[in-house]
Amino acid sequence: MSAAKSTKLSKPKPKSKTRHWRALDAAHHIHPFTETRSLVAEGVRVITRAKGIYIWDSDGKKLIDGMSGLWCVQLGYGNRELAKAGCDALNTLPYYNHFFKTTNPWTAELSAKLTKLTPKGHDRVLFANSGSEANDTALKLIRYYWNLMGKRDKKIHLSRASSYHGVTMATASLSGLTPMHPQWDLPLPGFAKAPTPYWYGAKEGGYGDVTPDEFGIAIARATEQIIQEIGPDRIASFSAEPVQGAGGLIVPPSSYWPEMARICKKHDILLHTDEVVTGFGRLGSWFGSEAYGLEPDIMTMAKGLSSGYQPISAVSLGKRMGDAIAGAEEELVHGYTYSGHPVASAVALKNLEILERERIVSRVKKRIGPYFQHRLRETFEDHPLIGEVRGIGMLGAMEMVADKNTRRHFEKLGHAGMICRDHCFHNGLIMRAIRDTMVLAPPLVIAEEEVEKLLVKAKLCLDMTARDLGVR
Ligand code: PXG
Repeated sequence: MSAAKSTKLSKPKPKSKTRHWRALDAAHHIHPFTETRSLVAEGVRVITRAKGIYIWDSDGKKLIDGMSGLWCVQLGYGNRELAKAGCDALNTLPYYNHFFKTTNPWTAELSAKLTKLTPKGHDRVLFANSGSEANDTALKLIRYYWNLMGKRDKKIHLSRASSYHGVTMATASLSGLTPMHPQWDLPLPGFAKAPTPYWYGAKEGGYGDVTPDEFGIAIARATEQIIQEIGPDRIASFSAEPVQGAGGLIVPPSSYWPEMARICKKHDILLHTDEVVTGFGRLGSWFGSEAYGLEPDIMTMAKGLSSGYQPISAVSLGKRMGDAIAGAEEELVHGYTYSGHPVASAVALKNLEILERERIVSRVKKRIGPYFQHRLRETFEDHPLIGEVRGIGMLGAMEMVADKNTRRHFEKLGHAGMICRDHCFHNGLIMRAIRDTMVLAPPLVIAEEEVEKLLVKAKLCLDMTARDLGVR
Protein backbone atom coordinates (compact mmCIF):
# COMPACT_ATOMS: atom_id res chain seq x y z
CA MET A 1 0.00 0.00 0.00
CA SER A 2 1.36 3.44 -0.89
CA ALA A 3 1.93 6.03 1.86
CA ALA A 4 -0.91 8.15 0.50
CA LYS A 5 -3.34 5.24 0.82
CA SER A 6 -2.30 4.37 4.38
CA THR A 7 -5.17 4.47 6.89
CA LYS A 8 -2.89 6.13 9.48
CA LEU A 9 -3.39 9.87 9.92
CA SER A 10 -0.45 11.55 8.24
CA LYS A 11 1.53 13.69 10.69
CA PRO A 12 2.06 17.22 9.39
CA LYS A 13 4.08 19.82 11.27
CA PRO A 14 1.81 21.61 13.79
CA LYS A 15 1.84 24.98 12.00
CA SER A 16 0.74 23.59 8.69
CA LYS A 17 -1.86 21.19 10.08
CA THR A 18 -4.91 23.15 9.07
CA ARG A 19 -3.54 23.80 5.60
CA HIS A 20 -2.65 20.13 5.21
CA TRP A 21 -6.10 18.79 6.16
CA ARG A 22 -7.82 21.48 4.14
CA ALA A 23 -5.82 20.50 1.08
CA LEU A 24 -6.61 16.79 1.50
CA ASP A 25 -10.26 17.53 2.06
CA ALA A 26 -10.46 19.93 -0.88
CA ALA A 27 -8.87 17.38 -3.20
CA HIS A 28 -10.80 14.29 -2.16
CA HIS A 29 -13.86 14.88 0.00
CA ILE A 30 -17.26 15.79 -1.40
CA HIS A 31 -19.39 17.30 1.36
CA PRO A 32 -23.12 16.84 1.95
CA PHE A 33 -25.47 19.68 1.00
CA THR A 34 -22.50 21.81 -0.07
CA GLU A 35 -21.37 23.40 -3.31
CA THR A 36 -17.97 21.74 -3.65
CA ARG A 37 -16.37 24.44 -5.82
CA SER A 38 -17.12 27.30 -3.44
CA LEU A 39 -16.09 25.27 -0.38
CA VAL A 40 -12.77 24.49 -2.01
CA ALA A 41 -12.27 28.19 -2.78
CA GLU A 42 -13.26 29.27 0.73
CA GLY A 43 -11.42 26.55 2.67
CA VAL A 44 -13.10 24.12 5.03
CA ARG A 45 -13.07 24.43 8.83
CA VAL A 46 -11.46 21.42 10.51
CA ILE A 47 -13.16 20.42 13.77
CA THR A 48 -10.77 18.54 15.99
CA ARG A 49 -12.33 18.18 19.43
CA ALA A 50 -15.38 18.93 21.54
CA LYS A 51 -16.39 19.09 25.19
CA GLY A 52 -19.72 19.93 26.80
CA ILE A 53 -21.44 22.51 24.57
CA TYR A 54 -18.19 23.57 22.88
CA ILE A 55 -16.32 22.51 19.75
CA TRP A 56 -12.80 23.55 18.71
CA ASP A 57 -11.29 23.88 15.26
CA SER A 58 -7.74 23.01 14.24
CA ASP A 59 -6.62 26.61 14.76
CA GLY A 60 -7.78 26.44 18.38
CA LYS A 61 -10.89 28.55 17.85
CA LYS A 62 -13.63 27.67 20.36
CA LEU A 63 -17.30 27.78 19.34
CA ILE A 64 -20.53 27.24 21.26
CA ASP A 65 -22.41 24.52 19.41
CA GLY A 66 -25.93 25.92 19.44
CA MET A 67 -27.12 23.08 17.19
CA SER A 68 -25.95 19.98 19.11
CA GLY A 69 -24.07 18.94 15.97
CA LEU A 70 -27.06 18.26 13.72
CA TRP A 71 -29.78 18.33 16.40
CA CYS A 72 -28.39 15.21 18.03
CA VAL A 73 -25.90 15.60 20.86
CA GLN A 74 -28.44 15.52 23.70
CA LEU A 75 -25.82 14.82 26.40
CA GLY A 76 -23.24 17.25 25.03
CA TYR A 77 -19.74 16.26 23.98
CA GLY A 78 -17.09 14.37 25.89
CA ASN A 79 -19.37 12.13 27.94
CA ARG A 80 -16.99 9.50 29.26
CA GLU A 81 -19.67 7.00 30.21
CA LEU A 82 -20.84 6.87 26.61
CA ALA A 83 -17.26 6.50 25.39
CA LYS A 84 -16.63 3.69 27.87
CA ALA A 85 -19.85 1.86 26.92
CA GLY A 86 -18.77 1.95 23.27
CA CYS A 87 -15.23 0.97 24.08
CA ASP A 88 -16.31 -1.97 26.26
CA ALA A 89 -18.57 -3.28 23.51
CA LEU A 90 -15.80 -2.81 20.94
CA ASN A 91 -13.49 -4.87 23.11
CA THR A 92 -16.10 -7.56 23.75
CA LEU A 93 -18.10 -7.93 20.53
CA PRO A 94 -17.01 -5.43 17.88
CA TYR A 95 -19.46 -6.84 15.37
CA TYR A 96 -22.11 -9.42 14.93
CA ASN A 97 -25.42 -9.40 13.10
CA HIS A 98 -29.03 -10.41 13.70
CA PHE A 99 -29.62 -12.30 10.47
CA PHE A 100 -28.61 -15.79 11.62
CA LYS A 101 -31.19 -16.23 14.40
CA THR A 102 -28.75 -14.36 16.64
CA THR A 103 -28.86 -11.27 18.80
CA ASN A 104 -26.49 -9.58 21.27
CA PRO A 105 -27.09 -8.44 24.84
CA TRP A 106 -27.04 -4.71 24.09
CA THR A 107 -29.49 -4.82 21.19
CA ALA A 108 -31.87 -7.12 23.10
CA GLU A 109 -31.82 -4.76 26.09
CA LEU A 110 -32.11 -1.66 23.92
CA SER A 111 -35.20 -3.09 22.19
CA ALA A 112 -36.88 -3.68 25.55
CA LYS A 113 -35.85 -0.27 26.87
CA LEU A 114 -37.17 1.54 23.80
CA THR A 115 -40.55 -0.15 24.04
CA LYS A 116 -40.84 1.17 27.61
CA LEU A 117 -40.21 4.74 26.50
CA THR A 118 -42.26 4.78 23.29
CA PRO A 119 -46.07 5.23 23.33
CA LYS A 120 -48.36 2.48 24.61
CA GLY A 121 -48.65 -0.48 22.25
CA HIS A 122 -45.23 0.09 20.68
CA ASP A 123 -43.82 -3.26 21.73
CA ARG A 124 -41.58 -4.05 18.80
CA VAL A 125 -38.65 -2.28 17.16
CA LEU A 126 -36.35 -2.66 14.16
CA PHE A 127 -32.93 -1.06 13.92
CA ALA A 128 -31.08 0.80 11.21
CA ASN A 129 -28.17 3.24 11.07
CA SER A 130 -29.57 6.65 10.16
CA GLY A 131 -32.78 8.62 10.14
CA SER A 132 -33.03 8.13 6.38
CA GLU A 133 -32.77 4.37 6.72
CA ALA A 134 -35.31 4.32 9.55
CA ASN A 135 -37.79 6.29 7.44
CA ASP A 136 -37.08 4.21 4.35
CA THR A 137 -37.73 1.11 6.45
CA ALA A 138 -40.94 2.68 7.79
CA LEU A 139 -42.24 3.26 4.26
CA LYS A 140 -41.52 -0.37 3.36
CA LEU A 141 -43.24 -1.62 6.51
CA ILE A 142 -46.27 0.55 5.80
CA ARG A 143 -46.57 -0.92 2.31
CA TYR A 144 -46.06 -4.41 3.70
CA TYR A 145 -48.71 -3.88 6.38
CA TRP A 146 -51.35 -2.91 3.85
CA ASN A 147 -50.34 -5.83 1.60
CA LEU A 148 -50.76 -8.17 4.56
CA MET A 149 -54.19 -6.65 5.19
CA GLY A 150 -55.14 -7.28 1.59
CA LYS A 151 -55.52 -3.57 0.91
CA ARG A 152 -53.15 -3.43 -2.00
CA ASP A 153 -54.47 -0.13 -3.30
CA LYS A 154 -53.25 1.76 -0.24
CA LYS A 155 -49.91 2.82 -1.66
CA ILE A 156 -49.64 6.61 -1.50
CA HIS A 157 -47.48 8.19 1.18
CA LEU A 158 -48.73 11.61 2.22
CA SER A 159 -46.37 14.07 3.92
CA ARG A 160 -46.05 17.82 4.26
CA ALA A 161 -44.48 20.78 2.53
CA SER A 162 -41.09 21.76 4.01
CA SER A 163 -40.68 18.39 5.73
CA TYR A 164 -37.31 16.64 5.97
CA HIS A 165 -37.34 12.86 6.17
CA GLY A 166 -34.00 11.86 4.65
CA VAL A 167 -32.06 11.50 1.45
CA THR A 168 -32.66 8.01 0.08
CA MET A 169 -34.73 7.86 -3.11
CA ALA A 170 -37.89 7.16 -1.11
CA THR A 171 -37.27 9.44 1.88
CA ALA A 172 -36.19 12.37 -0.29
CA SER A 173 -39.44 11.80 -2.20
CA LEU A 174 -41.27 11.83 1.12
CA SER A 175 -39.51 15.08 2.06
CA GLY A 176 -41.39 18.25 1.21
CA LEU A 177 -38.34 20.46 0.87
CA THR A 178 -38.57 20.77 -2.89
CA PRO A 179 -34.91 21.76 -3.52
CA MET A 180 -34.11 18.16 -2.56
CA HIS A 181 -35.80 16.81 -5.69
CA PRO A 182 -34.61 18.09 -9.11
CA GLN A 183 -31.01 16.78 -9.04
CA TRP A 184 -32.33 13.25 -8.67
CA ASP A 185 -35.52 13.37 -10.77
CA LEU A 186 -37.64 13.04 -7.65
CA PRO A 187 -40.20 12.61 -6.22
CA LEU A 188 -40.85 9.03 -7.22
CA PRO A 189 -44.46 8.21 -8.03
CA GLY A 190 -46.63 7.41 -5.01
CA PHE A 191 -45.85 10.45 -2.89
CA ALA A 192 -48.31 13.28 -2.24
CA LYS A 193 -47.96 16.50 -0.28
CA ALA A 194 -50.12 18.39 2.18
CA PRO A 195 -49.60 21.95 3.48
CA THR A 196 -47.59 22.74 6.59
CA PRO A 197 -48.99 24.46 9.70
CA TYR A 198 -46.59 27.40 9.39
CA TRP A 199 -48.73 30.06 11.03
CA TYR A 200 -46.27 32.94 10.74
CA GLY A 201 -46.40 32.53 6.95
CA ALA A 202 -50.22 32.29 6.84
CA LYS A 203 -50.68 35.73 5.32
CA GLU A 204 -48.17 35.07 2.54
CA GLY A 205 -49.83 31.69 2.06
CA GLY A 206 -53.12 33.43 1.33
CA TYR A 207 -54.85 32.61 4.61
CA GLY A 208 -55.13 36.26 5.69
CA ASP A 209 -55.37 37.30 9.33
CA VAL A 210 -56.12 34.10 11.21
CA THR A 211 -55.41 33.10 14.78
CA PRO A 212 -52.99 30.20 15.24
CA ASP A 213 -55.84 27.89 16.25
CA GLU A 214 -57.99 28.84 13.26
CA PHE A 215 -54.97 28.27 11.05
CA GLY A 216 -54.20 24.86 12.58
CA ILE A 217 -57.73 23.70 11.79
CA ALA A 218 -57.63 25.23 8.31
CA ILE A 219 -54.44 23.36 7.43
CA ALA A 220 -55.79 20.07 8.78
CA ARG A 221 -58.99 20.55 6.76
CA ALA A 222 -56.97 21.43 3.63
CA THR A 223 -55.12 18.15 4.18
CA GLU A 224 -58.41 16.28 4.42
CA GLN A 225 -59.46 17.89 1.16
CA ILE A 226 -56.33 16.48 -0.50
CA ILE A 227 -57.10 13.07 1.00
CA GLN A 228 -60.61 13.22 -0.45
CA GLU A 229 -59.30 14.21 -3.86
CA ILE A 230 -56.81 11.33 -4.01
CA GLY A 231 -59.24 8.92 -2.38
CA PRO A 232 -58.70 7.68 1.20
CA ASP A 233 -58.59 4.08 -0.05
CA ARG A 234 -55.39 4.88 -1.94
CA ILE A 235 -53.56 6.58 0.93
CA ALA A 236 -51.32 4.35 2.99
CA SER A 237 -49.86 6.78 5.49
CA PHE A 238 -49.38 10.30 6.72
CA SER A 239 -45.77 11.01 7.72
CA ALA A 240 -44.89 14.05 9.80
CA GLU A 241 -42.41 15.46 12.26
CA PRO A 242 -44.40 16.51 15.36
CA VAL A 243 -42.43 19.79 15.14
CA GLN A 244 -40.73 20.39 11.80
CA GLY A 245 -36.99 20.87 12.21
CA ALA A 246 -34.94 21.35 9.05
CA GLY A 247 -37.94 22.92 7.29
CA GLY A 248 -37.61 26.04 9.46
CA LEU A 249 -38.64 25.00 12.96
CA ILE A 250 -42.37 24.96 12.42
CA VAL A 251 -44.19 24.54 15.71
CA PRO A 252 -47.82 23.62 14.95
CA PRO A 253 -50.70 25.56 16.52
CA SER A 254 -52.27 23.53 19.34
CA SER A 255 -55.41 22.87 17.27
CA TYR A 256 -53.51 21.14 14.44
CA TRP A 257 -52.48 17.74 15.78
CA PRO A 258 -55.76 16.70 17.42
CA GLU A 259 -57.57 17.48 14.17
CA MET A 260 -54.97 15.73 11.99
CA ALA A 261 -55.01 12.65 14.23
CA ARG A 262 -58.81 12.55 13.95
CA ILE A 263 -58.63 12.81 10.15
CA CYS A 264 -56.06 9.99 9.88
CA LYS A 265 -58.21 7.74 12.06
CA LYS A 266 -61.38 8.58 10.17
CA HIS A 267 -59.83 7.62 6.82
CA ASP A 268 -57.82 4.65 8.12
CA ILE A 269 -54.49 6.24 7.22
CA LEU A 270 -51.48 5.06 9.21
CA LEU A 271 -49.90 7.84 11.25
CA HIS A 272 -46.11 7.82 11.01
CA THR A 273 -44.38 10.27 13.31
CA ASP A 274 -40.79 11.08 12.38
CA GLU A 275 -39.16 11.63 15.78
CA VAL A 276 -35.62 11.90 14.45
CA VAL A 277 -35.32 15.48 15.81
CA THR A 278 -38.16 15.54 18.33
CA GLY A 279 -37.25 12.33 20.17
CA PHE A 280 -35.25 11.78 23.32
CA GLY A 281 -36.15 14.84 25.34
CA ARG A 282 -35.77 17.61 22.79
CA LEU A 283 -39.32 18.86 23.47
CA GLY A 284 -39.34 18.06 27.19
CA SER A 285 -40.96 14.65 26.68
CA TRP A 286 -39.44 11.39 25.48
CA PHE A 287 -41.10 11.89 22.10
CA GLY A 288 -42.93 14.63 20.27
CA SER A 289 -45.86 12.23 19.87
CA GLU A 290 -46.23 12.28 23.65
CA ALA A 291 -45.96 16.08 23.77
CA TYR A 292 -48.85 16.38 21.28
CA GLY A 293 -50.94 13.47 22.61
CA LEU A 294 -50.50 11.40 19.43
CA GLU A 295 -50.93 7.66 19.07
CA PRO A 296 -48.75 6.92 16.05
CA ASP A 297 -48.97 3.59 14.25
CA ILE A 298 -45.27 3.75 13.51
CA MET A 299 -42.46 5.95 14.79
CA THR A 300 -38.93 6.55 13.57
CA MET A 301 -36.02 7.79 15.65
CA ALA A 302 -32.27 8.38 15.31
CA LYS A 303 -29.96 11.28 16.33
CA GLY A 304 -30.64 11.65 20.10
CA LEU A 305 -31.02 7.88 20.49
CA SER A 306 -27.24 7.70 20.92
CA SER A 307 -26.66 11.44 21.44
CA GLY A 308 -25.02 11.17 18.02
CA TYR A 309 -22.06 9.24 19.47
CA GLN A 310 -22.80 6.27 17.18
CA PRO A 311 -24.87 5.99 14.01
CA ILE A 312 -28.02 4.16 15.04
CA SER A 313 -31.73 4.54 14.33
CA ALA A 314 -34.90 2.65 15.13
CA VAL A 315 -38.45 2.09 13.96
CA SER A 316 -41.08 1.27 16.57
CA LEU A 317 -44.36 -0.38 15.63
CA GLY A 318 -47.69 0.30 17.29
CA LYS A 319 -49.89 -2.67 18.17
CA ARG A 320 -51.68 -2.90 14.87
CA MET A 321 -48.55 -2.97 12.72
CA GLY A 322 -46.46 -4.87 15.28
CA ASP A 323 -48.98 -7.71 15.55
CA ALA A 324 -49.42 -7.98 11.78
CA ILE A 325 -45.74 -7.91 10.92
CA ALA A 326 -44.45 -10.04 13.79
CA GLY A 327 -47.33 -12.47 13.20
CA ALA A 328 -46.78 -12.89 9.45
CA GLU A 329 -46.04 -16.47 8.39
CA GLU A 330 -43.12 -15.56 6.18
CA GLU A 331 -39.65 -14.12 6.34
CA LEU A 332 -39.33 -10.33 6.63
CA VAL A 333 -37.17 -9.66 3.61
CA HIS A 334 -35.35 -6.61 4.99
CA GLY A 335 -32.32 -5.74 7.12
CA TYR A 336 -28.93 -4.00 7.06
CA THR A 337 -25.49 -5.46 7.78
CA TYR A 338 -25.24 -3.05 10.70
CA SER A 339 -28.83 -3.10 12.01
CA GLY A 340 -28.53 -3.19 15.80
CA HIS A 341 -24.74 -3.00 15.73
CA PRO A 342 -23.46 -4.05 19.16
CA VAL A 343 -21.29 -0.97 19.70
CA ALA A 344 -24.01 1.46 18.60
CA SER A 345 -26.58 -0.40 20.70
CA ALA A 346 -24.33 -0.30 23.76
CA VAL A 347 -23.85 3.45 23.39
CA ALA A 348 -27.58 4.05 22.82
CA LEU A 349 -28.45 1.92 25.84
CA LYS A 350 -26.06 3.88 28.04
CA ASN A 351 -27.37 7.16 26.60
CA LEU A 352 -30.94 6.23 27.60
CA GLU A 353 -29.73 5.15 31.03
CA ILE A 354 -28.06 8.54 31.56
CA LEU A 355 -31.05 10.50 30.24
CA GLU A 356 -33.22 8.63 32.78
CA ARG A 357 -30.79 8.68 35.70
CA GLU A 358 -30.06 12.39 35.39
CA ARG A 359 -33.76 13.16 34.77
CA ILE A 360 -32.76 15.17 31.71
CA VAL A 361 -36.11 14.93 29.95
CA SER A 362 -37.93 16.29 32.97
CA ARG A 363 -35.27 18.99 33.37
CA VAL A 364 -36.06 20.12 29.80
CA LYS A 365 -39.77 20.12 30.57
CA LYS A 366 -39.62 21.87 33.91
CA ARG A 367 -36.44 23.93 34.12
CA ILE A 368 -34.06 24.46 31.27
CA GLY A 369 -36.70 24.33 28.52
CA PRO A 370 -38.93 27.04 30.04
CA TYR A 371 -35.83 29.07 30.95
CA PHE A 372 -34.47 28.87 27.39
CA GLN A 373 -37.85 29.76 25.84
CA HIS A 374 -38.40 32.67 28.21
CA ARG A 375 -34.94 34.16 27.72
CA LEU A 376 -35.12 33.68 23.95
CA ARG A 377 -38.34 35.69 23.78
CA GLU A 378 -37.11 38.30 26.23
CA THR A 379 -33.93 38.81 24.19
CA PHE A 380 -35.36 38.82 20.69
CA GLU A 381 -39.05 39.64 20.61
CA ASP A 382 -38.43 43.39 20.31
CA HIS A 383 -35.44 43.06 18.01
CA PRO A 384 -36.04 45.11 14.85
CA LEU A 385 -35.00 42.25 12.58
CA ILE A 386 -37.03 39.48 14.24
CA GLY A 387 -40.61 38.93 13.14
CA GLU A 388 -41.29 35.89 15.27
CA VAL A 389 -39.57 34.01 18.06
CA ARG A 390 -40.86 30.47 18.34
CA GLY A 391 -39.86 27.21 19.91
CA ILE A 392 -40.59 24.44 22.34
CA GLY A 393 -38.35 22.65 24.82
CA MET A 394 -34.77 23.02 23.62
CA LEU A 395 -35.67 24.12 20.11
CA GLY A 396 -35.73 27.82 19.36
CA ALA A 397 -36.02 29.95 16.22
CA MET A 398 -35.87 33.60 15.31
CA GLU A 399 -37.36 34.48 11.95
CA MET A 400 -35.80 37.54 10.32
CA VAL A 401 -38.03 39.78 8.22
CA ALA A 402 -37.72 43.04 6.30
CA ASP A 403 -40.86 44.44 7.95
CA LYS A 404 -42.07 43.26 11.35
CA ASN A 405 -45.51 44.85 10.99
CA THR A 406 -46.46 43.29 7.68
CA ARG A 407 -44.35 40.12 8.15
CA ARG A 408 -42.73 40.88 4.82
CA HIS A 409 -39.70 38.72 4.15
CA PHE A 410 -36.52 39.98 2.51
CA GLU A 411 -36.67 39.82 -1.25
CA LYS A 412 -33.70 37.51 -1.58
CA LEU A 413 -34.76 34.82 0.87
CA GLY A 414 -31.77 33.23 2.60
CA HIS A 415 -29.44 36.19 2.19
CA ALA A 416 -29.98 37.52 5.74
CA GLY A 417 -29.60 33.97 7.05
CA MET A 418 -26.20 33.58 5.40
CA ILE A 419 -24.99 36.96 6.72
CA CYS A 420 -26.07 36.06 10.24
CA ARG A 421 -24.60 32.56 10.07
CA ASP A 422 -21.24 33.98 9.03
CA HIS A 423 -21.27 36.48 11.90
CA CYS A 424 -22.05 33.58 14.23
CA PHE A 425 -19.03 31.59 13.03
CA HIS A 426 -16.74 34.58 13.45
CA ASN A 427 -18.07 35.25 16.92
CA GLY A 428 -17.80 31.69 18.15
CA LEU A 429 -21.36 30.39 17.81
CA ILE A 430 -22.88 27.72 15.62
CA MET A 431 -26.42 28.75 14.75
CA ARG A 432 -28.27 27.14 11.84
CA ALA A 433 -29.75 29.39 9.14
CA ILE A 434 -32.84 27.98 7.45
CA ARG A 435 -33.67 30.52 4.80
CA ASP A 436 -33.91 33.63 7.05
CA THR A 437 -34.79 31.76 10.22
CA MET A 438 -32.00 31.31 12.75
CA VAL A 439 -32.37 28.07 14.66
CA LEU A 440 -30.99 26.92 17.99
CA ALA A 441 -31.07 23.38 19.36
CA PRO A 442 -28.40 23.26 22.06
CA PRO A 443 -27.45 20.13 24.02
CA LEU A 444 -30.11 19.27 26.62
CA VAL A 445 -27.50 19.40 29.37
CA ILE A 446 -26.70 23.08 28.76
CA ALA A 447 -26.53 25.09 32.01
CA GLU A 448 -28.45 28.34 32.60
CA GLU A 449 -25.19 30.36 32.54
CA GLU A 450 -24.29 28.73 29.25
CA VAL A 451 -27.69 29.70 27.79
CA GLU A 452 -26.82 33.28 28.76
CA LYS A 453 -23.43 33.08 27.05
CA LEU A 454 -25.08 31.68 23.94
CA LEU A 455 -27.72 34.43 23.88
CA VAL A 456 -25.14 37.20 24.25
CA LYS A 457 -23.39 35.90 21.15
CA ALA A 458 -26.65 35.33 19.25
CA LYS A 459 -27.80 38.88 20.03
CA LEU A 460 -24.48 40.34 18.93
CA CYS A 461 -24.70 38.47 15.63
CA LEU A 462 -28.31 39.52 14.98
CA ASP A 463 -27.38 43.13 15.77
CA MET A 464 -24.50 42.91 13.28
CA THR A 465 -26.84 41.39 10.68
CA ALA A 466 -29.40 44.17 11.23
CA ARG A 467 -26.65 46.74 10.77
CA ASP A 468 -25.45 45.06 7.55
CA LEU A 469 -29.00 45.01 6.19
CA GLY A 470 -29.72 48.57 7.26
CA VAL A 471 -32.59 47.50 9.52
CA ARG A 472 -33.13 49.60 12.64
N1 PXG B 1 -35.93 12.89 9.70
C1 PXG B 1 -35.73 14.10 10.23
C2 PXG B 1 -36.87 14.79 10.92
C3 PXG B 1 -34.47 14.69 10.17
O1 PXG B 1 -34.28 15.92 10.66
C4 PXG B 1 -33.70 12.74 8.97
C5 PXG B 1 -34.96 12.21 9.09
C6 PXG B 1 -32.64 11.95 8.26
O2 PXG B 1 -31.69 11.48 9.13
P1 PXG B 1 -30.22 11.09 8.64
O3 PXG B 1 -29.62 10.43 9.86
O4 PXG B 1 -30.37 10.14 7.53
O5 PXG B 1 -29.53 12.34 8.24
C7 PXG B 1 -33.43 14.00 9.52
C8 PXG B 1 -32.05 14.56 9.40
C9 PXG B 1 -30.06 20.32 8.95
C10 PXG B 1 -29.98 18.85 8.83
O6 PXG B 1 -29.18 20.98 8.40
C11 PXG B 1 -30.98 18.06 9.33
C12 PXG B 1 -30.89 16.68 9.19
C13 PXG B 1 -29.81 16.11 8.56
C14 PXG B 1 -28.80 16.91 8.05
C15 PXG B 1 -28.89 18.30 8.17
O7 PXG B 1 -30.97 20.84 9.59
N2 PXG B 1 -31.92 15.92 9.67
